[in-house]
Amino acid sequence: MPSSIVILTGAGISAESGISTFRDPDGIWAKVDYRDVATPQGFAANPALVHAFYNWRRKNVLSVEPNAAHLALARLESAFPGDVLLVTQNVDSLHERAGSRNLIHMHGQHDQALCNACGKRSAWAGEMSLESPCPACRGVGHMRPDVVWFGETPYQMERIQAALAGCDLFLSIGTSGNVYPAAGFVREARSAGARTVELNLEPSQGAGYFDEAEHGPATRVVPRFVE
Ligand code: BV8
Repeated sequence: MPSSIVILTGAGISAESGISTFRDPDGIWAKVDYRDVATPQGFAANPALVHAFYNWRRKNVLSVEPNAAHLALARLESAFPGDVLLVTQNVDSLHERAGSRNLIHMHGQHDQALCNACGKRSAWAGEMSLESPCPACRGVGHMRPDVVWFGETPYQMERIQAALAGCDLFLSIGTSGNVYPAAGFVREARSAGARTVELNLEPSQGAGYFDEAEHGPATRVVPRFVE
């Protein structure tokens, strides 16, 4: 196995656990307009709708389990300690629950809250609303899900780009390659000389940039690639 591996995951890795993807025909964006629930403007216009959207997703994750693909990535990390960085676009906690540790949630986590008044983050398991008091400043009317909406800056971009610049293998799993900057990571890895592999149900928007691809359900193609 190469000495430095960067893995990017998207909603497709959690699909077989029962979590909806975004852009599949029956996906989330077929049911709700992303501008209403995944933009700062949407939150300002109707915070109750946005809180209801994330409360529904947060509750749904409690009833599902990590699948064989999440578990295979956790095994890969423990087989190569310190050499695997997992960057996920997903806001669910399935990678942690599968055992992955060296993990970046570049689009945040819906089981965390961010206080718009004091800027503090807090773990958040249950329902959240504008009436929820911030555990840090006790302020009311400022809590939002700690997720990155369209137009907001993804988390830990410098750390991600440094890892891409030095990786030997870039693995992209379960993402349609629609959303930037994540969709551009394959090009950054290629220009660093990495071997680039896409494991996805079907060719993504960025399929042409990958050296290799395995198409099929993540619970089949990911364990096979990792073993
Ligand atoms: C940024 C919130 C600057 C969290 C999400 C014009 C105006 C404003 C912005 C832009 C613009 N043009 C471009 C942009 C940038 C914009 C963008 O990319 N827009 C796109 C739509 C054109 N991006 C941003 O605004 C980002 N911020 O650019 O800031 C910046 C940049 C660099 C450095 C500093 C600053 C912020 C983007 C984050 C938006 N937040 N959601 C949440 O609620 O979850 S986006 C949403 O899409 C989710 O986060 C999701 O993770 C993400 C990506 O989707 P995927 O994970 O790929 O899911 P999808 O359904 O699309 O695909 C699933 C795939 O799995 C499919 O290919 C399917 O075939 C496959 N699959 C299905 N089942 C399986 C499977 N594979 C294997 N096995 C299976 N069983």
